Amino acid sequence: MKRGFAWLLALLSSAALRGGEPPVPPSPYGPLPTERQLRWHALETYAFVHFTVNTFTDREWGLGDESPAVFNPSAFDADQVVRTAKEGGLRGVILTAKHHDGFCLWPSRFTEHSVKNSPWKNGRGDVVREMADACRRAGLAFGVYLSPWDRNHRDYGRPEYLTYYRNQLRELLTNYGPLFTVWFDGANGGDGYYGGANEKRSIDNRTYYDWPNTWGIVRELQPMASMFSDAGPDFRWVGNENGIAGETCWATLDMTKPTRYPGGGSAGLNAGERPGTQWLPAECDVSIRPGWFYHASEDTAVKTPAQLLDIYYKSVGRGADLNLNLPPDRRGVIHENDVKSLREFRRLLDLTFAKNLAAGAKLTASNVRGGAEKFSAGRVLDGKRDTYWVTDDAVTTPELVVEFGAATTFNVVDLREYLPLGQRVEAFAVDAWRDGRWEEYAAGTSVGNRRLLRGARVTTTKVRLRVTQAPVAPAIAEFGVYAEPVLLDAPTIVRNRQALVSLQASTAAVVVRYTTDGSEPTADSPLFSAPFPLPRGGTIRARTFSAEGERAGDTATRRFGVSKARWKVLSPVGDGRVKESPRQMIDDAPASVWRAGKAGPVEVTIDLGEALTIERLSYLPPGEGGARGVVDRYEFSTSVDGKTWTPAAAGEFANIRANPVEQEVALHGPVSGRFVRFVALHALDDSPPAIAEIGVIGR
Ligand code: FUL
Repeated sequence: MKRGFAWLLALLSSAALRGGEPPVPPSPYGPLPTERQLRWHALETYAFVHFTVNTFTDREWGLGDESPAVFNPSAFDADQVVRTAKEGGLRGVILTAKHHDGFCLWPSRFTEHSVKNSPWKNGRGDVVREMADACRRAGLAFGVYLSPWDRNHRDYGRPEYLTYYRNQLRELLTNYGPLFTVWFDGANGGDGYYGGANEKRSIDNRTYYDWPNTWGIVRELQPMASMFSDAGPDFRWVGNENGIAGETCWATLDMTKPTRYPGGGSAGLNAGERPGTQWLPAECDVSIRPGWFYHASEDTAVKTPAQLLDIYYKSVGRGADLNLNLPPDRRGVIHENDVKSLREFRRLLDLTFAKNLAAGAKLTASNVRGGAEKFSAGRVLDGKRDTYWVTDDAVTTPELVVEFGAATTFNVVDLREYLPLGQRVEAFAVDAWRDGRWEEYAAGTSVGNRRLLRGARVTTTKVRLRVTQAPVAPAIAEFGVYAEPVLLDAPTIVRNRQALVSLQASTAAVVVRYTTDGSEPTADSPLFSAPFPLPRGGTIRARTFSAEGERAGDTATRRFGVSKARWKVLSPVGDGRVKESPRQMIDDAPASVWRAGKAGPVEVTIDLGEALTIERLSYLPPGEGGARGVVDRYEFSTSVDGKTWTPAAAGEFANIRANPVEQEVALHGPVSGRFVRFVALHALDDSPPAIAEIGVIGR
């Protein structure tokens, strides 16, 4: 006993002799993550699965009046959906159990508006059950999206609906095993079917759903489920639907701001706020296609592996989680094109992160807390996020030199902080040793769960990590450098005013092959040698091959509408000033936008210069200026002679506020006409309508 005590004393005094502090962890800084949030952070990537009546009606938001009979996947295969996600390296799946249209993918006891009245499996199917079971079999986490807004329910807007909503929530929380998340959407577009009332119903997002008590049900029944809404309570929206977090993205948010409630808007969500009052990390939600639901017309608009990688580096690589949407098609499986792209994305990520090139390197830290082994620099290379290198309290801007022992080439830097102590690093830099001195290779601000910096390839024998700003001693859990496989860039596809298409590779050392039928170019596809005409539009896919043909690059895809070379805007008539010129809406330049002088309805008439067979019409909203001018209700009509008009399509551009991508409207059948009229009935926030482009897809 006595000897044991002496041994302890000796140990303590040796720490004191080294002049360091005793090896106790530093105090936490700022808002801290909960255990639930830490588990969510560890997932990093998971899948969204948008599936409902919209899949069969070709809409993004159902109106609520859809018959359950339309939901009839011909070959629904939950295992295929889950397998696709798993092969893509995604660690969970969130299913839209109910979207805004109110149709339930499970046989809820509380409504007839569900799969139990669908022909699919003779009304005995349960998509939620099948997906939950498939996830369990595959070892993936499972979660649900239950839209608060319900355009079907007759009581929506009244207190009775809240009871209904909570009953549904309880069904999902109790009957389908453990859920890793419940996703609460903030969207509320107002009008809907509402049991036949067909009217606009407005609610106050802050109070109507009595969120504290609604969330309480989740806490009670699934204490480890993390909840999403624009403003938490467990993780937040990143403020856009393109999958990109702020270059600086704090895991904390100031919850004292009045807009911090579900549906309270996107301001401040992209970058987060420091120091903030709550740990509320961002989720980047984005679809692998332009829309959230499957549309056959988007089969050639699936994001390429290179685009997915870019999103990965700008979401996961900025400390957020990535929620990547994979929408099942009308068969009820993930389409081949999506499967292919996702697989290649994962293959490239796996190749990149297979080996930390810093593993085995010699580490020299400018300071280690108390000189203790427990906090030493080696912790950043042990592959564990629950061990870390940390300095003495007085040292907030330490350096770590990493000597590889041999020339090493990399282009990705990977960093993690030890989250239980809070987000501590405010800025850092990484230097490479070049020609006998340190040269800055990359620098960044927020780190949090993970920071990836992707740059040019550099070859060096040693690198240096410098924390350049931190309010307290930084706690670094992991550090790594990696090399991405060298890829051939996708070519650029352009069509000029004369409707000639050119395919340009970024270097002359490669050749470009292409297809015009939407299929993937192979080494046997036609070689691009000179610009070719495409006046009626179509889908061009182009891919780079090394001159010997043994290596293929990423594929670029572009879909062109009818060439606008011969078009004229007949009304409104411009006043001669270029900026206000109506030509801006047909100049094939998305950045030039025509803005109306007054709120809608605003009518635009275009002469196509010749009679065409029109299949679809499109509207591109302005890319800048937020919601200003973004049309959300429209009418299209066509005419043969410019005098007699036939209605072609009318409706809402659903979800255009959050996802302002090009809106394509399918006509009931091909229509022949030379004139097109677009009526912008209304734009968001009652602003004057704006048009970046009007397009025609036809023959
Ligand atoms: C939005 C919804 O309105 C979209 O339809 C989609 O579900 C997206 C993930 O969230 O707010």
